[in-house]
Amino acid sequence: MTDNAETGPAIGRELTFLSSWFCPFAQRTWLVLLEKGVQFKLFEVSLKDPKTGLWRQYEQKPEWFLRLSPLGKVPALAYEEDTTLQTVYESCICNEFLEDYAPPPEAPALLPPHPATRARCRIIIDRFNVKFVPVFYRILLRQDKASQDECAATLTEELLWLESMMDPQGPYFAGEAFSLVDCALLPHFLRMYILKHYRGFELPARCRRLNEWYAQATQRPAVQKTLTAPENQEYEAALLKHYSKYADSTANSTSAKDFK
Ligand SMILES: N[C@@H](CCC(=O)N[C@@H](CS)C(=O)NCC(=O)O)C(=O)O
Repeated sequence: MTDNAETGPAIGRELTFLSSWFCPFAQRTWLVLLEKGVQFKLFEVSLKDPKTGLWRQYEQKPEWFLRLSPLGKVPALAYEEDTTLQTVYESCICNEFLEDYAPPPEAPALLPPHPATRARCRIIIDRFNVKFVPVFYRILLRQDKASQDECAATLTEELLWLESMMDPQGPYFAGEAFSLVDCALLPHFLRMYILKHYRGFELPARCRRLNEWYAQATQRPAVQKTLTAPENQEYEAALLKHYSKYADSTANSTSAKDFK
């Protein structure tokens, strides 16, 4: 069996990474795969119907995709182990899985060794998912100024909280070593210019450590490698176009429905 857009990827012993170029959640897992130096095959999932440009609804998603990713979302990881199909989905769970799948000394650790410090990393990631991510979409989806201002206030509050949780020296979020916290947060920070473009919202200058962290972390080769759009389109311009459907509230993705 070979990879095929209709029938899906061939799953073997090597990890298959189901991704979509525009997805910040898939980018999180892509970063971990690259930082760990794990062997993998990327399979681009077509989440939108190319004819209409609309997102395929759950019932329209191919059977092979739902078998590998039961929630019908990217990212997902799949591989075969002794004829058993192993599947992992949800970005933060994929990332934690990779931490177990590719431990040191072969791959760098992406969580610090101390249990309480590891827990602190997870606390930061969890709050970011629960509080920041929904409002990142909501500020685009909401069409009235009062709601947008409310979202901007929440985003600022969350950014200030993040700033207070950062290791003071850095250069990375949790200290000297690049970690799962950087991988979980960076994709949405890489999309902050979209909020500036559509809603005039930006990372406040007073978040000095966050600004420094962003400048430093985005220099990493793994981060640079993930900034790719199909058909040689310029990445930032292509993403801006993708998010226009959120900004005019016509996106019919699950995130758009969940975060409205
Ligand atoms: N909580 C999920 C969110 C993943 C997600 O929403 N992915 C989007 C693409 S950015 C997706 O696959 N959406 C499918 C759909 O809306 O039908 C995670 O962290 O992996």
